[in-house]
Amino acid sequence: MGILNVTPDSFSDGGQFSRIDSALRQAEQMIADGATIIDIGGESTRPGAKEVSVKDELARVIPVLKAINARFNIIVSIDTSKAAVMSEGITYGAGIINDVRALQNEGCLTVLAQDQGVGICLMHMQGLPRTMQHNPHYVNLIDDITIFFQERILACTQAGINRSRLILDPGFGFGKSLEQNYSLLANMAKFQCLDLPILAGLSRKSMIGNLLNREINERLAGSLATAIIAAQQGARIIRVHDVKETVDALKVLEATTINR
Ligand code: 7PJ
Repeated sequence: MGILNVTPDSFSDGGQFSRIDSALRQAEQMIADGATIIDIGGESTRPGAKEVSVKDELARVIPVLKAINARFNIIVSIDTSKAAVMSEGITYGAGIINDVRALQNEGCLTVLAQDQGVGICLMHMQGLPRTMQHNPHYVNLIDDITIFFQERILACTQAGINRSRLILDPGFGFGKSLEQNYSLLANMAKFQCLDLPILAGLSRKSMIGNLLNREINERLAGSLATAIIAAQQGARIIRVHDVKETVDALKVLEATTINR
């Protein structure tokens, strides 16, 4: 899964055309590099990030979704927690709704129950982006996240969403200390007991930067290491910025696994 950010801070402000044009070029490159899913995000969920209005998020995401679907044959995922963005996204051909709040916001379960085709990624987060890194606490990290997944899976099926549409993501960096993030990476295989595909997003995150003391643009090697470990732990989808390098690394792992 290649990450396509359409938040304003990721663009020099050249207006709507330049935004779409730049997004299309990025998407084209990621597809050429081997991405099978493009994840479009219009809300920054970085620790401390500000909230975005429905209107602004729709204006950022929907034109890019339409443009990618008109041009490429690829699964587009929409990284959003807003029911209105999910609904419009489905209307314009999103293949996956990727929600860091696991459909806990008002109206999301209803929107997703109305459509029976689109995939859904349920991510675990403790707290909210503004404060989630202030002293995260777990009784037992893996058990607590497993219970959260079970509760959200139940909420989905009770709302009329087929279980087979669900993808689970433990949410690296979302309300987890450095040690908790690495413990999660080491134990991710345990979520396989829930019998749903696992997605892992680790690319360039603080857990890499803080461990290695590297700035955001110096985290490629660390990111590749986490991608390999996540795949070995059974992750089926790896969400990354550096598609080409990650695909190469995963091909090496795959060849090794096949010829074991
Ligand atoms: C994730 C995400 C993640 C899923 C972001 C960043 C922060 N969606 N959206 N999993 N992270 N499913 O990329 O650093 O880990 S935004």
